[in-house]
Amino acid sequence: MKDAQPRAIYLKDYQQPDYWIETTALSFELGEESTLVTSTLNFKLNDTKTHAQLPELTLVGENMELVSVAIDGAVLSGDQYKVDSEQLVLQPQSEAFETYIVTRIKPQENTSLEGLYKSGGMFCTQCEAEGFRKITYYLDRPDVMSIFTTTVIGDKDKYPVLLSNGNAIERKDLDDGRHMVTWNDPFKKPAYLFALVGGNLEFIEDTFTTMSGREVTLRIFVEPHNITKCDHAMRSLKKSMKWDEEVYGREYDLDIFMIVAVDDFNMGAMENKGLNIFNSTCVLARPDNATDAAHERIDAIVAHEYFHNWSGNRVTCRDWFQLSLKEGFTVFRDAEYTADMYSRTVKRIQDVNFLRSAQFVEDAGPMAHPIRPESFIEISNFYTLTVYEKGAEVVRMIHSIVGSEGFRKGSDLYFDRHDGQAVTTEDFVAAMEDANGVDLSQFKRWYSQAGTPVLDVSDSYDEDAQEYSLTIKQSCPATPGQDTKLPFHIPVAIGLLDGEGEPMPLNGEGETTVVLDLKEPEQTFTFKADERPLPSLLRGFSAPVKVNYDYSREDLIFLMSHDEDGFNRWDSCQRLAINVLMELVADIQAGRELAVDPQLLAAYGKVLADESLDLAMIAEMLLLPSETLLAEQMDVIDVDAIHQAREFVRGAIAEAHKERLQQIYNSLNVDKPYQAEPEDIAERRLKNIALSYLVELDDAASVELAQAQFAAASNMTDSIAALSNLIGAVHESGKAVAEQALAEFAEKWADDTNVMNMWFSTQVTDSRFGTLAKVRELMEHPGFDKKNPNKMRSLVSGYCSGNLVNFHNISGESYEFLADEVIRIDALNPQLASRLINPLTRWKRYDEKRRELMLAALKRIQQQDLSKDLFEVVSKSLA
Ligand code: 0A1
Ligand code: ZN
Repeated sequence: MKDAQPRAIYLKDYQQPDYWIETTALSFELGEESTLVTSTLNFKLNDTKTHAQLPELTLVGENMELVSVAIDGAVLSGDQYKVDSEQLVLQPQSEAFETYIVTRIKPQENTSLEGLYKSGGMFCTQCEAEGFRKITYYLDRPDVMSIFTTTVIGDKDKYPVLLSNGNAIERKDLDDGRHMVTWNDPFKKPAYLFALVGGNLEFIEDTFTTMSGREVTLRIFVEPHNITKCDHAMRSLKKSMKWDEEVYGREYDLDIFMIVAVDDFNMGAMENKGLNIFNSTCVLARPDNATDAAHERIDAIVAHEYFHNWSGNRVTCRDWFQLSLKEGFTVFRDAEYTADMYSRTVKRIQDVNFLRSAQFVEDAGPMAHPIRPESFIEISNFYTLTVYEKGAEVVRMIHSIVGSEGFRKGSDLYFDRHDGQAVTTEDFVAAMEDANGVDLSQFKRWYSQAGTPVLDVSDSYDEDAQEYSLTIKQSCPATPGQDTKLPFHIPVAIGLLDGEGEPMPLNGEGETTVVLDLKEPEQTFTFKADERPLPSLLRGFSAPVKVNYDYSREDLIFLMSHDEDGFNRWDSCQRLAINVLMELVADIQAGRELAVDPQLLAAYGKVLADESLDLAMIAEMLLLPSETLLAEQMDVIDVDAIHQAREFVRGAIAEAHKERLQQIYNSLNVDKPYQAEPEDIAERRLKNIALSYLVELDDAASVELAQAQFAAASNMTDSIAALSNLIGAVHESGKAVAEQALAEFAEKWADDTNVMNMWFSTQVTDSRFGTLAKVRELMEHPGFDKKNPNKMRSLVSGYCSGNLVNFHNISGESYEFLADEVIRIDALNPQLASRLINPLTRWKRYDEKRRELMLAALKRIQQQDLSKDLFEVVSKSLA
């Protein structure tokens, strides 16, 4: 370890700062070796606290050289301040004063991608959560909000574009070929929302007229070779601005809104005030170089970052324990935006699938934490699925408890009450309560208790009384630091189906879906019913919980075709598939002969023939549960049996429904101009899923279909689907064709870094093609860069999380490989390292041999000189 063991920080220790910063004036002289940062800060004593004397001022700062420091115009000598590798301590002499601090930093050497760094030839910043302290000494905490004025100075040829937050107020040329631009942001903000960009960039421009009639300039800046890839993101931006006005009454507040795309970025994108910085994969798209999934992702992320302007920037977080205040709420907002733009049911299915296969896993693992954590060592480790996705589910539950109108009243009150403030999740809930006169005190346990609650549901029917009763028991497994849990307030949406599959009225108003307020450890709900109904439970996935109810396979098949809740039709199909697949896993383990339940095959036949289902729904239902999701069903995960069972069922479906799949494929395989619209996306998706089943057949004709699609494809969705189906094809002719296609693809797209990332990941996620040797070979490819997070994610995470049978090969060599990569990356980019290590942290779930091997790899990592980020993850997973 470096220094002493890193210390944890606790929510219970929160205190306001002793000083506020009223104004922040920064100047950056961008240089080739180093950058000089000058800061002028106006401080004011925090008079809500009592002070016996003027407290010391402790500013945080890392990895910088202090050039000079002055207070109120007087330069301080070395004995008038204390400075070490983490902070600068000054003793103010008055309640209001101005500091003038000059520091020198080296963005060129900053590989952590936090603070000011270089990506390609461009300067850019990432300050959330605690990156600003790598730029200059500051009160780098979100409750310190200040007005920023920023001057950027740089060489005019190399960096013709110089950007920061707010509006440009001055531009001028300087001597030596340099120029400067000064930006002013009139809204108070914490340092984590600061941004700066300097580079040789081009932009596309558009305008948006806000609901009060102001015209806002919209610009997307990219490196010149990417200028043709910005249109989709611009459309998304305009759609989101309109949506936020219509649905939340929120208007944009500056004269200009800018997005910049960079290739080196740790996360998806960042909502810096007026100057969003995006990972280039989350903004650049053209039909020929980005898939439908990429188009949808871009639409959602552009919206997400834009929505943060209110949920995050105008109203921000008091401290980092409140992260879900802005993230849970904003994910909920972007999910609703996507539901409105595309298909509501499909969006819900995809989100829940993701939640179950990833967030539920996190909630059951060594890093489990409540959506408002109680402590952390490194806040970067808490940008998690729990804080984001489960956080959004918690907001969604509030929405379902108070209803749409009530939710809007609550959000209006929240934004009005707290505009310009840094607040807590308590404040958010209080606004919802106050606007609606509801009591959410028990509900608030969702913020403080970790773990995925489990509902055990049983029922009974009283023929004489004509009453049907549902008994729901709730429980929640222990999580680190929380052995026992108090009961949650869980909104459980349900419906009842009669023998014909018709929805039964559940109350006097004739409603066929009602939301039960489950608050006790066990509760019984009774309904009038003239026959014994079949329950449809947790409609729309009304709460992030697991539901156990003893459905027979016949029940599930019935629900698949009759439930009026689209989500539950899909969910019944999932349950049925899980049921059958887990039975096969048991057969494999017991060495029994395998046979797929004909009921499952018939059910898929029905889905394939169902005229009442839209194409997008058919596509979702046809996808079998992922290996990761199946793994979660087992106490001791057997990756080989899971893989074998799933492949077996895929093959059986393909055999049983070959003609229908071919028919679907042919009817949808039409050449038409690309549009990223819901119907077109659904057509391509279903077509490519049909193809993925067809290549399961040991049949040269399927390979020819994929080959023909690859040759003819005019959009990336069809092209990459054809490529991955060639790679995955069962027939032996596939291999040579796949190699040929891979070579052609690589040649065509050699200069498009994001397309090449798909090329890398497509190869390593296939179980036969993507061996560890393949991964090692691809790491040496000229298009690979061992420092770039996107590339590392496509190859290393693609393999370790997307190719379970090979990663968990009993030799343990992939564990060693991952440990080596994690150690190598930690020295460069701790955030990336602590994410890459994730697959090893689940060691407890495997058989003894694998457990030992994974543990050995983890312990080897633990012995290194680790970053705080990696230290926290490793030590928690070994605890
Ligand atoms: N607030 C951003 C996510 C983000 C978080 C941390 C980052 O750097 C460490 C970057 C981005 C969002 O929710 O989109
Ligand atoms: Zn966010």
